[in-house]
Amino acid sequence: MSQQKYYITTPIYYPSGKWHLGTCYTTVICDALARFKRMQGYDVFYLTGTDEHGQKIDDVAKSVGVPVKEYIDKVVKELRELWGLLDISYDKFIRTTDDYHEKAVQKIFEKLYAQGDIYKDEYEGYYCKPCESFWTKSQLVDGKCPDCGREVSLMKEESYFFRLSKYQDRLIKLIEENPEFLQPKSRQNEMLNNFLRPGLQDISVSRTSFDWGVKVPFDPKHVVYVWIDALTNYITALGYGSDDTTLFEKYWPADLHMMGKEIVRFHSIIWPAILMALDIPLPKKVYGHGWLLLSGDKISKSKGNAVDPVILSERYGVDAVRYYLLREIPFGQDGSYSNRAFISRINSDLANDFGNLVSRSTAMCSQYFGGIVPERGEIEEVDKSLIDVCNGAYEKVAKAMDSLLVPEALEEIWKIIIRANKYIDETTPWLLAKDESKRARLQSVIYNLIEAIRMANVLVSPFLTKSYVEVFKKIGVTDEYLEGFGSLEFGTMRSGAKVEKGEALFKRIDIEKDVKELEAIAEKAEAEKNKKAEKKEDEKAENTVTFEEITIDDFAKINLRVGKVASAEKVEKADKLLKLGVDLGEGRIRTVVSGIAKWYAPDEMVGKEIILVANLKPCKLRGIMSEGMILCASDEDGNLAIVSPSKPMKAGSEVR
Ligand code: ME8
Repeated sequence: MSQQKYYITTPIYYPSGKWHLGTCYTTVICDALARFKRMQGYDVFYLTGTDEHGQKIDDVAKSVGVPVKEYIDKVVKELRELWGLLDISYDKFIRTTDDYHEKAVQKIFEKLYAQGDIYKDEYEGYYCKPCESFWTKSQLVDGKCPDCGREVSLMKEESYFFRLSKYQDRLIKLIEENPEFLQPKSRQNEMLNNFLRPGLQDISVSRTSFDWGVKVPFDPKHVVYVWIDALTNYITALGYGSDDTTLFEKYWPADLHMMGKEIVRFHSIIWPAILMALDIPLPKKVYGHGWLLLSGDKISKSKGNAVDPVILSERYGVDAVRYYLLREIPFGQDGSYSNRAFISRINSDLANDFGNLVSRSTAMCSQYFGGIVPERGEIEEVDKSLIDVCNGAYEKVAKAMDSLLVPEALEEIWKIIIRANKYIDETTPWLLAKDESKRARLQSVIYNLIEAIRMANVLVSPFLTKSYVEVFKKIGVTDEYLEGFGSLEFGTMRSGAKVEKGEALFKRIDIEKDVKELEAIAEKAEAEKNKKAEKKEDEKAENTVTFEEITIDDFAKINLRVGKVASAEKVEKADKLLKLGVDLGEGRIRTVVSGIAKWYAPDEMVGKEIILVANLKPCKLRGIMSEGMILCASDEDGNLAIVSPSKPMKAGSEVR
């Protein structure tokens, strides 16, 4: 029988900023699924990549003042490094700026135009730049983008349109009659009720207001709408539209398109419609998972509340990050990230359950049998339930993985680990060791423990890609067969393997201490980010210094006077402010609050002559009514100097 294929894809990522833990979610899930399928004997093709065109990316690159491709290359490199760090076993990484992809997109566009599925018209509607989505007025929520809640802009331009409306009935039928096509089920109702049943409109599929995209070949002032460009990656990556379509013939249709819920609309409506128009079979499944939230919000590049997967991996190991993502978030639903929950998971499941089982068992094997896995003896009643859990696990794990219930699959594996830990307490090997007549029983118990670890570890290997290698080393498994699913029959491991004690697999973490440290790291990163943003703003302001002209009459409105500082003191709880008493020769002392405390001590100020904007409308600063403003000079190096007359002048002298 020929090997069954399995084609799995993540969305292609926008290289528009810093990568965060939410970014890793789709990719880590798909990686575990891909690895699991490979171990089941499937010929897997796992695709990921980057979505590099569109106005959003163009704008981001412009905002940092770097040519767009140069900017993208850097961010894409960082993404690939992140995938390397997280052990993502993709088979292909597609970039939509790859030449073969661009050519194939043009071919697809031309074909759809030639057959009448794309036509030219004028577009008027609302555009959300962050989502690269078009909306009609009635679709907006409070005048904002219904997906992300941000501002939209009204656009009117000549555009090509895709006849999406033509496919409405077929799409409704597709979702209604093939419940497996779109999962989880809640997304089916969402698509049917919110988009399909109310009626589909044709969509604009080209833009003329910017040029960072694939050019429409027969009308190059248009670039192809980024979502059309992006969605087709799933087939162009396999060679569709090129001279070599071997991979396309082998792997298409996709077995699973995995993505976050916010982009299900594109994958379950627009994408199948394009495929229908191209007369290509549809993907078997589209799955929209939930979001990783931080303080109730989706972790995102733009919200600036990113959790850094690199820092977490460096501190706690890649497997801790993978395990957390795979285990903690109920699949299909949203899940909240917190440093505390993250560390608790590592401590309970990895350090206590798995790590302890391995270290206790290998330590006992070393102590009682010189590190050589002993013979398996008679099976006693207490062994049976451990053996049953081990033997029954694969089927349950595989079923959960087939249903994309990844946390449940891990839960099933942990049943072996938890059962084996309990088995140690039940069999009390340390007591058996004291009694020479129980030597054979002790051998059995230790064998059973090592074998249970091996079986759990085989199942764990698609999920914890670093630790499983360590565990096999520790329990002396060197035979590849014993590492595969084919060996999941209790008792397959032979005696005689050499066990290594070594270091703990996962260190227990002091939650309070580490939560504080992680918070400090996040605060520092946020402060640095703000500082950078401020600097950028300052630079922008400097570069765009334009002197708006005023008339002499405008200037005459400003009443500048020489003042003498009569008193000065710091303003409580305001590091920057001094409260000054200023004599303008008016027969009273004015109170002036000034932000000069960083440069002048109160004592220094007393007796100084200053220039005051005397007719500035009084305003309250830190609860103190300030009656005027002192003139100062400042430069970009952060220096500040008070402006004074070059020789002593009477208080109240006019400055002109
Ligand atoms: O949408 N929790 O790219 P993208 C869970 N280029 N998943 C998250 C997440 C979070 N906090 N933040 C992001 C795009 N993701 C398009 C796709 S495909 C033809 C084009 C997930 O970089 C998100 O849901 O915004 C999506 O699955 C993936 O990261 C890429 O998002």
